[in-house]
Amino acid sequence: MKQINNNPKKKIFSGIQPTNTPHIGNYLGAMKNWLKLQDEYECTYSIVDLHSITVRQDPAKLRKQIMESFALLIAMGLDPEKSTVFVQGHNPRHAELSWILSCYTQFGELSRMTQFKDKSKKNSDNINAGLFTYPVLMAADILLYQADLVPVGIDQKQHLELARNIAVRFNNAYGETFTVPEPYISKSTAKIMSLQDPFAKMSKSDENPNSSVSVLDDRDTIIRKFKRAVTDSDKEICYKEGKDGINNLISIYSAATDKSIEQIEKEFDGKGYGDFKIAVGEAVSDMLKPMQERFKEIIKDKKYINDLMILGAEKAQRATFKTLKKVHKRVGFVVL
Ligand code: AQP
Repeated sequence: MKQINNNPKKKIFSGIQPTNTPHIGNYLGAMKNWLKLQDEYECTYSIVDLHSITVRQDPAKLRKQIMESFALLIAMGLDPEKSTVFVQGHNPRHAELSWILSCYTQFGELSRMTQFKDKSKKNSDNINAGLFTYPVLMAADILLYQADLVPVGIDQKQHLELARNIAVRFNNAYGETFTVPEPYISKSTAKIMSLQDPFAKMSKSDENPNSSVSVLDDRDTIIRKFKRAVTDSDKEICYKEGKDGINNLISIYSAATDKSIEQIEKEFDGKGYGDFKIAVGEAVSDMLKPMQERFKEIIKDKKYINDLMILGAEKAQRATFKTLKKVHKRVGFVVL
């Protein structure tokens, strides 16, 4: 007899670009939540290689970064049997749905995206169509898996809003087709700031290596980067307006140690910025150590990574067959 599941798990989709080694902003803003959610939800996590070529990449370096990013997700503790962990380009349905959805997205909507404006400024010699339509591909990523929730940093909130609008528009035109996704944003780590400029978000493409801490940095490098972090001329270690550099370090320390802001303020009462910065560096290094050790083992085994990529690709393709077929029917294509 056919079993009816009255209480299916809610679905999650999230992705990370293999544009460089992830930094602690990516880790605390997105990846760490991925791990927490994998028991409670049906999770799909992707290395979004198609997104990464909106900015020019060196092919050999990109290939290496895709392998490394994938290995990092496994090293972090994602279970490829329980969750779907895959490389976006290994499921061609993303690109196909993206084309269809781009015909349901307005030029004006895409022109308003702040990431497009920012990246156009940064890459003025390469303002390509992919950079412009990036949010449509992101909508396709999410809607293809009928995701209920999307764990992201705050920088992706506008794109997610657009994905919701596209889903609602399509559903209104053709009947219920897509789940309308909600963002899942963890408050304290929604936006980890650059260590060199507490008003700019920590970013993979920042040219100053001291601005971000890579999840693969060794202990000495991590501590050195925190020692050099830009703060203020005040002395007090407390979380308050106007102390953006210290606030950022407190948020990072809190996320790395699970201590509350009050506990941290008490712990460093009367101590100087120097001691605090070293403590943050040590805590971040301790947080990353198990993942780094596991990564070193996994990255040596190319066959293991390849096999897991094949497993992920198969699972991703299986999960998206029905939705794309439904979309084809809805828009009026002949389905064979
Ligand atoms: N600084 C951050 N704080 C918190 N969350 C962040 N995310 C990115 N930066 C921060 C979140 O990490 C996830 C994956 O990021 P991505 O690689 O897809 O996004 P990105 O914006 O391209 O990352 P970068 O580091 O800023 O790269 P560049 O320099 O190329 O623009 C996302 O959920 C994102 O919100």
